[in-house]
This record gives sequence, structure tokens and C-alpha cells, in this order.
Amino acid sequence: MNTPCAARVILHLDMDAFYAAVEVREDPSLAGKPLIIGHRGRRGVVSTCSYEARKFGVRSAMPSVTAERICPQAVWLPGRMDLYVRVSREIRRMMEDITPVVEPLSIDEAFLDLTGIARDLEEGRGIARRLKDRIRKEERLTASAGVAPNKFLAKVASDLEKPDGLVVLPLEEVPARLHPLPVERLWGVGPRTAEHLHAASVRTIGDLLKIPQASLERCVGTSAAGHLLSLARGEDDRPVEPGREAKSISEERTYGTDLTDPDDIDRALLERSDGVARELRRCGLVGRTVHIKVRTGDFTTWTRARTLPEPTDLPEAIVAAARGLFSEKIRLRGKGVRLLGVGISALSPEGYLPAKLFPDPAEERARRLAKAADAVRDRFGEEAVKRARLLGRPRGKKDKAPPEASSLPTVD
Ligand code: TTP
Ligand code: MG
Repeated sequence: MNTPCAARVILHLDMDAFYAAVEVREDPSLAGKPLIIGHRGRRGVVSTCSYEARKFGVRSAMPSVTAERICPQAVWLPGRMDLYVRVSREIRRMMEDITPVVEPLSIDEAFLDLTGIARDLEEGRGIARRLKDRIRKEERLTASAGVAPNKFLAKVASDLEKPDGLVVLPLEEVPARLHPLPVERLWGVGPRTAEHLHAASVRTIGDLLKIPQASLERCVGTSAAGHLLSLARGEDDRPVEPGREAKSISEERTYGTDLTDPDDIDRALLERSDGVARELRRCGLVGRTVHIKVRTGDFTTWTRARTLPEPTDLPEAIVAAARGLFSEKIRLRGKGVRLLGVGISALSPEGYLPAKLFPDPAEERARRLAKAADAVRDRFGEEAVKRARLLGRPRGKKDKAPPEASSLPTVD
């Protein structure tokens, strides 16, 4: 635990209905109307929407057909990534006028470490208010801010009174303000974990502290249980890491039994490429250099990379490069694959995809399908959408990875 003199002051700022708010600023006749950013139609997905549209139940990542049904009067706009990226940079500059210790999390949110600048959380509140005022004045946009002794609480706080909120959340208020929230608000609780926790009667963050630790460990595993308990108590000692913009995204997995069957290896390349592509889309990024990492049973390790003609966020392009690298650059000489990883670097925001004079309809379709699948998986869990290629065989013993061999994507 932090001692009082080491107490930190962390600010989290998140723009309100970001893409939609920028569009309203550009065209004030949209103010007060339900506005949806996204492509209409069967394959479209909602990027975001104005708070007026949220009253009808429209949400980010919702299939456009659902949004059209529940909010037929909404105005739709396709979105202008280049404009949003420009606004995001201006806001980042305002943050950097306060402190160089800014860690951007996405296009519209960041952490600022105010320790040493603000003596306590109340001084942090003053800085947050001035930053919000400056954004309102110079960009004509509203933001919500949270000020707390750590990153987790600051992020929770910024969301408590959205839009245009400013919430200071000291540790003393954790029982009143954090504990009633749904357990899904804890970092690391995705739809699968939430399901297990619900089955153990854990619905709120407070519930998590009430069940015996052994039951929690049975539910989520020992290390995750420790992590969740700390967060539920409002403890989080991760530092704000400036310059932590993603440089690469990768996913690797260690196999309990070495892979020798070319079909199994190919399937693994596809699974890892799929995961990397999905993480790219989740972060709103595209990448250009594909890497593979292969380790054989005798611990020989190769890493090989290839640069694509154009940046991508699609699994098809990534797996094609990964397969090419594997077949051309790796000589297994009869040995099995113990670890296999796929990654991508040379990242840039999705809006920087070169504008094409003749867009490729097949590629556009693949991207829309991939985004729709992302939306379904976000809602119903990882297993809800599987590629036909991955469904092929029943999961045998050799497919099971040891527990430490997580294949969650990592962002460096
Ligand atoms: P968010 O901060 O999650 O959403 P928001 O700013 O629109 O609304 P809120 O007031 O709740 O913060 O995301 C920032 C932007 O990222 C959002 O304006 C659009 C984009 N985005 C997507 O394109 N798809 C998504 O699924 C999400 C969640 C966001
Ligand atoms: Mg936002």
C-alpha cells in the first residue's frame, strides 16, 4: 500500500461520445439529435453514437441493423478518422502542457500522472477542471475526468458521471462508489470470467470480496483471483507509462506437446493471426510488418519478418504472410513446434489506410465481416464465432496448452 507521502494523484480523461461529438461540432444542426457513426446495413457495425441515440439503447459495436430497428429516426454518418486523429492530437498536446507523463489508452482517452504537480486529490480536481475547460473552449468538445490515487480508480471515476463528468475517487469512497458496480467493470473480467463469477453469485465488485478466496480461486484461478481482489479493494500500483503507444501486437502460445502435423501448425498460424488482427481492430490500428516466432522442442528459436505492400487489420493478409514466412524461412528438420507466435508492427491508426481510388470490394467485405464477428464475440464470448478452418477437428489432448501458455494478445 502507498504511504500518505507516496500517495499518487492520477487523472484519467475520456472524451464524451468522441466521434459523434466531433461531427456535431462540425455541423451544429446535428445537436440534440440521435446521431450514429457507422455504416448502415446488414454488415455494418456502430462505432459510436450521441447520448441522444443511447437513450434508445444504441451502443458501440452493435450491429447496424439492430440500431436501425431500435432508433429509426437516427442520423447516420460514416465517420472521418483523419479528423478524429487530428482532434485527438490537439487534446494530447493540451495534456502534455500539464505533464509529460501521459499514457494514451486509445484515440480519446489517456492517463496523466499528476503526482508532484498536485499535492493531493483536490488539487488534482482543479487541474482536471482546467483541462476540461480548455478542451471545451479550444475544441468545443466535452470530456469526462476521474481523479484518484491509481489508474484503475481514476478510470472508473471518469465513467461515473459521464458525460461532462468530473469525479474524485479517494480510497475511502471505494465501498460506496466502487463496490456496487457490476463485476465486469474490473479489468480482466471478460464475458467468460463474468459467467463463471455469476454462477458463484458474484454480480457486483462488492460481492467478490464476500465469497471465500478459495471459491474465487476455483472460479478464475489463483493469480487472477489475487489480481481481482486487489482491484476490488481499490488497489492498483501500475505506473502511468508515457510513450506506451503500441509499437507491436503479438500473440504466442506454447504447446504442451510439440506440434508436428503440418495441418496443426497451419491451424495454429491461423488462430494466432486471427487474434492479432482482432486486437488491431480493437485498438483501431493497422500494421504493416508481420513477424513469426517459432521455437522447437530443443529450444532453437527463430523470428522472421516480412513487410506487406499495404498496412492491414485483416487476418487473411496476416496469415498469408505468416504462412509464407513459415514455409520459406523455417527449417524444422523433423523437430516439432513447441512455441508459435504471430505479431505485427509498423502500426498506424486505422484512418491512415491509404485512400484507394478503386476500393477492393472483397477486402471491404472481409473487413465488415471481421468487425461484425468482433461485435458478436465481444457480446457472447470468444467461442461464439469460429472460422470454419478452426472448427475442423475435435479438441484433442495435445491441443490443450498448459495454464501458463496464455495466448492473449500482448501490446508492446
Ligand atoms: P469510447 O470512449 O469507448 O466511446 P465514446 O467516446 O464514443 O463515448 P463515451 O462518452 O462513452 O466515452 O470510444 C472512443 C471512440 O472510439 C468512439 O467515439 C468511437 C471509437 N470506437 C469504435 O469505433 N468502436 C468501438 O467499439 C468503440 C467502443 C469505440
Ligand atoms: Mg470516450
